[in-house]
Amino acid sequence: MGETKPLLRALSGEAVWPPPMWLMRQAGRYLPEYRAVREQAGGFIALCTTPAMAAEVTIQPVRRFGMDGAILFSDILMVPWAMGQPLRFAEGEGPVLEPLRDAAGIAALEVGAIRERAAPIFETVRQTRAIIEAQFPKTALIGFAGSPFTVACYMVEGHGSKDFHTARGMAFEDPALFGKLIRALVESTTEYLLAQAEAGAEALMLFDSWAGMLPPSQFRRWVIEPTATIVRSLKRLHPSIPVIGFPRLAGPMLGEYVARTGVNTVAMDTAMDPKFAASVVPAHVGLQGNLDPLALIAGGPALEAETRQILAAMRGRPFVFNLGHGIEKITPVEHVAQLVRLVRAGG
Ligand code: 1CP
Repeated sequence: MGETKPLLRALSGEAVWPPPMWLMRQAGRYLPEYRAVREQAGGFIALCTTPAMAAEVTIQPVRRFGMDGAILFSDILMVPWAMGQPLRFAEGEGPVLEPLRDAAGIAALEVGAIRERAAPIFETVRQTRAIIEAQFPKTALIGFAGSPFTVACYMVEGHGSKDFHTARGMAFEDPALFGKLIRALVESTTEYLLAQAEAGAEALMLFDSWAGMLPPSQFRRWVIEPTATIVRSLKRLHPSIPVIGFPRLAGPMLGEYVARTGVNTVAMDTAMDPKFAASVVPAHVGLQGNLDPLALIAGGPALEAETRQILAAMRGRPFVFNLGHGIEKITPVEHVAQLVRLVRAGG
């Protein structure tokens, strides 16, 4: 039987119209039902590691808006957490990790522990997939991880940053050491994604939020090469599982990223011109994106004009409608409903 889930058809290279859609960070604080579960869970890590609760918040945007994709509720920093790096999510200030700065710290990472330590996350995938098949059979479940470079940025820096000076500095000053960290991440991220596929994830996404900070030589070494290695390993065991890459702010490196990593679909960030992306990405590779989350906050005619422009540029291509970055917590829920109506009308 041919694939019937619209998202999986588009991710595998079919021009489905109107395009399937989901939104990055679609489960989150802008939804009152999310805030209720989040409060009940206590901490963010508790929410990510309590399968029934994590499955519930994964499903919430599907239940409310009928999204074509449900993205596993977790965080890219759960990989370092599962490798034994102390992590907490401080209220209002984001993730805080114990910074990793030397060979001893990197050697102490437990690369082989991921399947055991992240077991509750794989259980979330199993429970979510069961709910989807029973109640939302047209929706596909997306598993994800951060890409090694972006995750390494947080591991070295210890927190979010505008420029990740320490991490990028280490990559230049001690590439052998930074390379060790990247290799450890390639290995655990591969296992982490394979375990999600085995538990029922139907597509996999790699978030490389900070890829665009790198000059081309560094981009090839720390973004393209590790991503290509992960994609190759995933495809060896799961040849038909679609992989989405998100090299945020890659700009002119986008074509090379797609050609050399082997991703099936590439997610465009807010700054990417969809017409440029279409000109450098082969027609069988899907594009995803890229509405500015601020247009979604604005709603009304601004939202309508931006959405129509993206749809017009993407018509006739394998395409998945999405934002160009995560949804903001001040987004009015009604604007998301307006966006869904616009995209469902096909432009
Ligand atoms: O308590 C809360 O609600 C905290 C907010 C929050 C949420 C809802 C964080 C902390 N993470 C998440 C979930 C999350 N993170 C998902 C879930 C699925 C969905 O899309 O609905 C995903 C895919 C992520 C991915 C993620 N986490 C990225 C990559 C994408 C991006 O936005 O660029 C990054 C960089 C993170 C790190 C992170 N986790 C949380 C925050 C606030 C941050 C950013 C920290 C910073 O750089 O300042």
